[in-house]
Amino acid sequence: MQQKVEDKGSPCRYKLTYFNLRGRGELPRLIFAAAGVPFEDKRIQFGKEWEDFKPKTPRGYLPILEFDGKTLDQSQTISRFLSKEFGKLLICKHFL
Ligand SMILES: N[C@@H](CCC(=O)N[C@@H](CS)C(=O)NCC(=O)O)C(=O)O
Repeated sequence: MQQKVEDKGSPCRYKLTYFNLRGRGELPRLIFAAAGVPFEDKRIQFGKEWEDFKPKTPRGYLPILEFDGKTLDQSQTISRFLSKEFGKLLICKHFL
């Protein structure tokens, strides 16, 4: 399932791509939700969709975050970046 959360009429600045499960993608999603920031919640299916998409990722893993023409990977790096980006360090820095 893919969810797209965005303001009416304005494209999302952020696109988070992960599988359709919580796993390593859930913390970034929760940070978006807590901050109230719209994002494209792209969910890749295992199988052919993932096999086709995998070579387009930096290291062959998800999640990845795309914004402003850049691609960021590594789930904790993404979570730390988003927390700082939104000006709210929501998770204890010692945990991240
Ligand atoms: N250190 C990476 C690990 C990412 C990772 O292991 N992602 C798994 C899903 S949780 C994955 O992409 N597996 C697909 C594969 O190995 O083909 C992170 O924290 O983002």
